[in-house]
Amino acid sequence: MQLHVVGGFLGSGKSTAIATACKSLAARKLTAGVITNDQGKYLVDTAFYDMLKIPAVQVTGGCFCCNYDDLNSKLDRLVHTVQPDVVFAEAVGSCADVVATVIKPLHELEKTIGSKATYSVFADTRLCSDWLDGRETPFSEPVMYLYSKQIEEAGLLVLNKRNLVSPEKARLTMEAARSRFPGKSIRLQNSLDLLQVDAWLDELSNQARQGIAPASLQIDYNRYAASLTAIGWLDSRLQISMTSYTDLRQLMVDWVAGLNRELHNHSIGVGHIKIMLKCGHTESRVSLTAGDTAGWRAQIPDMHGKELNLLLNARAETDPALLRELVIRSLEAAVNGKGQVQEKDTEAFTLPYPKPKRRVP
Ligand SMILES: Nc1nc2c(ncn2[C@@H]2O[C@H](COP(=O)(O)OP(=O)(O)OP(=O)(O)O)[C@@H](O)[C@H]2O)c(=O)[nH]1
Ligand SMILES: [Mg+2]
Repeated sequence: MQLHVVGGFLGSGKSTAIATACKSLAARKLTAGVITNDQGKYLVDTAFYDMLKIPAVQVTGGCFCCNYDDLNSKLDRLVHTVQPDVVFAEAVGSCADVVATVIKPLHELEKTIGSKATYSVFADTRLCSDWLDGRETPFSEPVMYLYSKQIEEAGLLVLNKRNLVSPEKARLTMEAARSRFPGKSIRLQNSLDLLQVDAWLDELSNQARQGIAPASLQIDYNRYAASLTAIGWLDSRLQISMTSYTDLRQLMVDWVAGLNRELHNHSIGVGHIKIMLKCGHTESRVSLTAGDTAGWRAQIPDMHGKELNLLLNARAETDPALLRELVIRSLEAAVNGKGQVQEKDTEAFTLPYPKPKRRVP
């Protein structure tokens, strides 16, 4: 079995790449499973893999580092229930110091697993290019500290969403990354493209065979903790009940566009706002990330009806109470008095000081 840990900043494309990889492995009659991870309890990522019929188990209520024992037991469960050839463990996008606290402890399981865990770190090429070139980003300096540490510890750095920049910009970003991190394995990727994801899988297989272990980070935990507290987390299960038959696609478009405007007007850096929507038998995931102005529209399917159920995970650099206020205000504006918005379950929070179970320097 191979175990690939996939990390990187919020919204960088981890789940997309894993989903494409699972599709490719299934075509080769190989079984894959996923361990999802988040700070909250209600995970859009788990619902996303469920929708795609990819076996998934989850580690909730904190990152892999702080829940290492749970990661181990979920890995065990996955191995016993689906006997996978490949397991992807998707670390929550706020996690750093993964090599010392997760990868190296996992390497001790090499005999049981059959190979050494790899560690890919994903980065949106657009954000990474701004960071490498010293341009302004949507995030504050404390948050960019976390970002820089994630990239620094990558065993394999994936400059993702290459298809959202020009080939010239992709080439320059690659050059800048190579000169900043000499010796690091770096690849440019469009994770929606099966062939490019196949090439990533080949590289991961090579790394697993060679048993390459990235070096543990030098990281200042006080600065790391400060970056975590700067990000607001909002998880919400929402039900929208309209008084009459409604074009629910248009309602979603109005909501996400309105929310995006509100976030922009408040100069809030968006990590990832992801929504799993269900209307009758229609199910889809809608995703808004930093710099995304229109991509989310195509993810909203045609839906008509009276009831819409939503699972929302929002992560943005702001106070979680304000994030909640903006989400609900923009949703109520989209409903426009023609129905009711019910918050079934809501958790709005910031992250505590990270306390890894183990750390191998
Ligand atoms: N065009 C393009 N879009 C991508 C690519 N990879 C991911 N996306 C889009 O980026 C958004 C976020 O992707 P996810 O795969 O959910 O990102 P993630 O890193 O798993 O996000 P979190 O788990 O919330 O940290 C979605 O809208 C994806 O469709 C890519 O290579 N190209
Ligand atoms: Mg994800």
